[in-house]
Amino acid sequence: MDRISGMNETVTQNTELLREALAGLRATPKELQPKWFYDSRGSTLFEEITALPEYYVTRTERAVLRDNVGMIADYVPEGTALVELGSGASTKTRILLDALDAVGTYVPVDISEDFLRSVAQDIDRSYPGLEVVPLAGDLMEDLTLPGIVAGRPIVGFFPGSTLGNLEPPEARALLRRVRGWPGIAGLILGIDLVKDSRVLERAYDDAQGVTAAFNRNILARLNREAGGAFDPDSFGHEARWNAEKSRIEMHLVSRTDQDVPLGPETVSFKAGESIHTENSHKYTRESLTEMAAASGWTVAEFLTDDDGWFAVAVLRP
Ligand code: AVJ
Repeated sequence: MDRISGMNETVTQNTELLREALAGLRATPKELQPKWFYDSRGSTLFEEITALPEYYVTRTERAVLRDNVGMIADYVPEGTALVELGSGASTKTRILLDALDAVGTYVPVDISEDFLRSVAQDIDRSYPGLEVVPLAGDLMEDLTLPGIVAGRPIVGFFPGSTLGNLEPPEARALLRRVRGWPGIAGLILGIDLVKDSRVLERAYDDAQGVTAAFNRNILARLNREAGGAFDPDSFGHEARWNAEKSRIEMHLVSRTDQDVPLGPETVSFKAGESIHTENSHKYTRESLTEMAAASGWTVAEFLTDDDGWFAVAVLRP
């Protein structure tokens, strides 16, 4: 981030956002990486999504965790440092922390730095005796664990089906990287499962339009932080099930031919042209087991709700 002083206000220029956005919008088809959804407005909108009637993901995962936390405890050794990837509001973590006395250190990792600090502070207050060491960062960059966890058993916690945002080869690379952490004892992985495509499409295109607002926020963010001049309402929100790739895709589709200034360039859109903003891959027990094996893990437990909509897999090295 560079701070640039204008005539009467200071605007924050996010040079990395600008660079990546220009690269993605120069490409065909156009794309933006979903990690850029999560500024503090986007993180707040995502929290609203998790409470929507159509978005079964969060409440189902919570129920699976709550119903099985006793069994999950068997995989968490005494003195464990719990490292959560993409910690967000850390609400699911509380289910684990309430039941797992073996956890001595909690390391939440998230890309939304402001959100991360305030959430880490809340956890710190709620759990006296727990050491909380927040780590701001991009899960896809090389994750270096804080020195404080050296010599302790590490259990990864990667809930929310966030792994599903990654293309399968990237997902495998991340799982392999976590597998290589010194002291790694296990990984508790939340992953969304293949189901009726109507249920999936509704979950990503809710009646209240919160997901649409979340999707458009990426354009508003480009305006705020990267010198963009998008009219977010001139793009329609779309959620499409891609059966071949087993994923829900989110798109922002330009309603008109338009030229949009972004930093030093102008991005041109044809009417109907889309910006692909997110993939949310859905797995099966088989495809997850295969991916785990390909990255050095064994599936010790595959816990689901009664409908088989969402899985919490406990992986062992
Ligand atoms: C946070 C990546 C798991 O893919 O379900 C929710 C993000 N996007 N609605 C998901 C999201 C649209 C979410 N993850």
